[in-house]
Amino acid sequence: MTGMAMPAVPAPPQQRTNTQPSSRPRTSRALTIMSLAILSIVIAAALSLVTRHGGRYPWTASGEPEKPVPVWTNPADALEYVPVTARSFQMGCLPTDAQCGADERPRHKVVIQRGFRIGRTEVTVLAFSRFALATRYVTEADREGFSHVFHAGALERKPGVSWGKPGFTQTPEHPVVNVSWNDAAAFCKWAGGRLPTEAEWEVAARAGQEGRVFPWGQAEALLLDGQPLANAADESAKKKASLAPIVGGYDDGFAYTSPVKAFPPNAFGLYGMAGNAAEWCLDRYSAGFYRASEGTDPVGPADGADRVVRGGSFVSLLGSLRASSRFHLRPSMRNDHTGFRCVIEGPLPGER
Ligand SMILES: [Ca+2]
Repeated sequence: MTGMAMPAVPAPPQQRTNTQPSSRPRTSRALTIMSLAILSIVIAAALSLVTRHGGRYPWTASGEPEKPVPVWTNPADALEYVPVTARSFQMGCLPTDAQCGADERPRHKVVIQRGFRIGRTEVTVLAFSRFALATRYVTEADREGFSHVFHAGALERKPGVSWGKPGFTQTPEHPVVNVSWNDAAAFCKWAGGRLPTEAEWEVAARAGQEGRVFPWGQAEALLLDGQPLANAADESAKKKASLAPIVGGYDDGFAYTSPVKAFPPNAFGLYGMAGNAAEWCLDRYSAGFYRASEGTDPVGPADGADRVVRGGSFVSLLGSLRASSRFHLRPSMRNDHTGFRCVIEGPLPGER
C-alpha cells in the first residue's frame, strides 16, 4: 500500500537534458516505485478475490475444509452458479428428527436424472435491480403498494414496503426480499432458468451429505469454532428489531438480512441454504405429496393454491432451518424475509 501512496518525484528542469549515465538513479528509483505499485495492486486484487470467494471461511458450514467449486457466472444475471450432478438422495426428515413435520414424511428416495446449475447465493438486490431496470418489471408489492413484515410473531401488511424499500438497511449484496413467487419466476426466466424444484433445492441443501438434520450437520448448535453458521432469529434481532421469539444466546450479528456470503457455504459451495432469506421453490404445495411422489424428478402436485418456500430466514428458529423443513405461501404473497435463487437446466459438461 505504501508504494501506491508514494508520490512520483518531479525531475528538476536542468536534469531533463541530462546524459544517459546520470539518469540511471532516476530510472532505478522509478522502477522501484513502479514495482511497489504493481505489488500493492496485486496484493489488493488477491485480497479482494479471497473476500469475494468466501475466504473468510476456509471451512464449510459442516466443518470440512472448503473445496474449490466449479463456479459458472451467468452472463444474464451476473450471479454465480454451481453445478449439481445427476444423483439420488433421501428426501424428507430423518426418523430421529424430533422437530419433523407431518408433511416431511415419509423420507423417500428421489432420483434427479439430469444435472443442473443452482445459484451459489440467494438472488441479490443488485441482480434484481439490473433485472428491474432492463425489463421495467414492476413487482406485485410495487404495483399494489404494500408488502408484509414479520412483527410480533406474525405477518403484518405494511404500505410502502417493497424490494427497494424493505424497511431496513440493505447493501447491493443482500438478498432481495418482498418479492412474490410470480416476481421470482419472472426473474429466473429472464436469467435463462426457473425456480428450483423442491427436490432440487433439498438435494442442493444437503450437498451430498446424507442423514443430516441441518445443512451443516446433526447438531442444533449454530456455532462452529465460535463462528455463527446462519442468519437466524437471534439476539441482534431481539435487540435491534424487537424480534421474538429468538434462538436465545445466539448472536449472528444481523437483525435483518445479511450479505449473501456472510456465513460459511455448504459442501457444494452454496451459501445461505439455511437462514437469511427464505426461498421460493417451483412446486405447488401439498402436505401429503411425499406419500404420493413418484420419486423421479418430482415437480410437485398438479393442484394447490400455495407454492413451496424453503430454508428459513432471519426470523426463523432452528426448526425452520432444518434441510427438510417445508413452508408454503400464496404465489402473490411477498414479505420482508422471503427471496429466492434460480436454477439453470443442464446438461452439465460430460452429460448428454
Ligand atoms: Ca440474525
